[in-house]
Amino acid sequence: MGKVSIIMPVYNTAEFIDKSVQSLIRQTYTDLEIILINDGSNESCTRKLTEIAAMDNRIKLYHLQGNKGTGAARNVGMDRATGDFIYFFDSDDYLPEKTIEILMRHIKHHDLIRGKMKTTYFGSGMAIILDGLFKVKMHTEEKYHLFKNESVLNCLFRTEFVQRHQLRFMEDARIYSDLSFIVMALMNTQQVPYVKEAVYFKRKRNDAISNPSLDQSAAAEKVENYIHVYTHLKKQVADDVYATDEADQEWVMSEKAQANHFLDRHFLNFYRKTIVTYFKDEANVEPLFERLSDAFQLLDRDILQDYSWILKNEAKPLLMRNKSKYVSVNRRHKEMRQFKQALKTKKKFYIYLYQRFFVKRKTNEKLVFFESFLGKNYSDSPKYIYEYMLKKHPDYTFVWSFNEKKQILGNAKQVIRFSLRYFYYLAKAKYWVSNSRLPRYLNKPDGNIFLQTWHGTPLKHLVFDMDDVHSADPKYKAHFYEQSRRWDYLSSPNRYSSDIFRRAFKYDGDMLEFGYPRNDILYQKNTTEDIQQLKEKMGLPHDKKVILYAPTWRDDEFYSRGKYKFTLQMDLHRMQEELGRDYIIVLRMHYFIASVLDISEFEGFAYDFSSYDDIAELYLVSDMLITDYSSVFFDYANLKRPIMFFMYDLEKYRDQLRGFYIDVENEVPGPIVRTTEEIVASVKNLPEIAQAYQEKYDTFYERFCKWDDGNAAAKTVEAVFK
Ligand code: C2G
Repeated sequence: MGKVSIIMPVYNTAEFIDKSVQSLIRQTYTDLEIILINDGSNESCTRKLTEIAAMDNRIKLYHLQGNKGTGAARNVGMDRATGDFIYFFDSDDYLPEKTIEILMRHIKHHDLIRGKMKTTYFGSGMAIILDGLFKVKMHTEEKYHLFKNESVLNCLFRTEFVQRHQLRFMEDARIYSDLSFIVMALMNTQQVPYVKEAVYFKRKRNDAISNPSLDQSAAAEKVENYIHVYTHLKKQVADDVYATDEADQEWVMSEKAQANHFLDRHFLNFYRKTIVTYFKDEANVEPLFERLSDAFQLLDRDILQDYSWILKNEAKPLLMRNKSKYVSVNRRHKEMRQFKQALKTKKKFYIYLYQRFFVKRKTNEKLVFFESFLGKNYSDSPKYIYEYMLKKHPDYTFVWSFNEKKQILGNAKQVIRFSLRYFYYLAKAKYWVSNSRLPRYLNKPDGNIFLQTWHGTPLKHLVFDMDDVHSADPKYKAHFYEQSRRWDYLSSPNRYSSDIFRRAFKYDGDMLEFGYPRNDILYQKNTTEDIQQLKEKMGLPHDKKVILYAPTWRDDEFYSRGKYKFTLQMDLHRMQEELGRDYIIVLRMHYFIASVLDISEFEGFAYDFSSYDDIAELYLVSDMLITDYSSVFFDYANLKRPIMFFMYDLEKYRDQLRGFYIDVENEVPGPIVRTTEEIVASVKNLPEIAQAYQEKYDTFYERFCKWDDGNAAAKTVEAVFK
């Protein structure tokens, strides 16, 4: 049937490339050559490529001098190709094993054939083997429809066809060079068959910040690139004269008309989707206006009839080259679009008011806005900062955001999260104090100071240290980056955390290295009297010892976005039987957990404190802690009381879900247990265990708890509220 040359430009995709190349090697169609073009990748990726090239003798590796761009790399690949067919592949994608076979089987006499593209965030266990029904749908009139995504991927080209028409990629357009190849190919062929069973998986990257894909390039670059490609291609299509006799002339005209139509529609769609969004910031119009009007001059004016009056209105000043008119039309339309959005829900309307009006007013220099765990609790460092300010800085006014009204100390105003007052006070407050991110749409008021206290010493990899995100929101990294740019101060509990925060959050602002305000209480109220009082408030018996069980959440167990499941793996019957005489157990689920515990049959032994505000008070009343991968143990260690690690899923959690910063098996200050039996045995052996772990505990305390001394809130407040 013939050899297929797979051409694959590579630029810094070391983390994905193994899987990609493996998927090519495993193709059931074996007459292949795999041409890797190293487009100026970094050292680690280049090393990886050399290793990969040795894996299979069908792989050929070429290096370019510096980064020349996908178009140039593919052109070099074509120059080196010796196959009868050409197939482009990207170095972070994945091909099911039959794809090439299916395409080869159906290309028959055609110049090219197209398969199906699927774009996904690759999950952990992706293995797709499609047998294929081998049904072919022929496209004639609508060949351009197959290329609405302007991509050459998953398309098999006959080499002879490519050479006869000298098909090349534009080299001076980093992002949209595919369009140049596609349009010229389509103009020169009549029918393009499409096989939907030949699937290609395109990876949607989740780290648009450190390692963006081409598609995630900066908007400015995308827009400039696109205009350049469109302008170039319109001219190329017009100039391409290659027919002589009259019948041919007619055919050429019709091909040209189709190509023009495709380009114009593509251009207007790009204008609507990308350029309009980019022009939301008016400052972006000026540097591009001239080039954009040049491009509009090339449009077939009739096509505008198919578009809305909004687009027609914007096209007019562009065609007339009237910049000031364009800016004002654009502004009016933007306002209209925003208003239309705002009318969709109550919350959207409030956000509109926030962005449009509230945030533009002067802030109140003496107003502080607090939130902890997304409004769920009155707790954590924001609580202790607030309580310190109540005492020492009564000249400030305070606002707390909660999901529901609460009994709290002092005279703070309370606002319900996402209510109109919430938005109003956020915009009015000069200071924001929160232990997690605030929503992305809350742009900072002028002069606003955001004190991010964060919520724990990290054990599990954070944001940019995470390889892949398996949780419910795949845009997590990009969003996190945007939100954390708004922080002015970040609290750090220990040196270890400072180092991680700088790297994993890409944070280079002020770091407050005073320990955690939330742990002050562990030094100030660790007395028998205070503990008795707390137990009374909580309704806990005084004659029993207290085990606190506070596990974290699992990235892969959720009902929906942000609503996580938790299944208790501890046998409470057995625990009660063995330990019930001397102990009670306080269960405390993570604030992401939406499952409700049913522990009614364990009355008098098990207590659910999942919705209790402040976990620090639970630390104080407990005699020992059982946890897993939660940061709670870093704080609890301040009390120097026994800790046990119920890590029944250690391997999965560490190796598949997150990855850890410390060597858990060797460094945690207590035993790792995996069954209820082991928990019971350890609780019964506490003195021996304490002795066995004394040294580790001391080292651990030295490393993670040394900064905490009961004065973190005071130091934090004095540093921020100067
Ligand atoms: N927490 C709690 N109850 C639990 C677990 C956690 O009240 N059962 C609180 C603790 O204050 C803890 C904080 O939530 O320190 C963070 O919880 P983690 O389990 O560590 O998980 P996560 O929210 O993913 O934060 O740098 C820290 C990491 O970001 C972890």
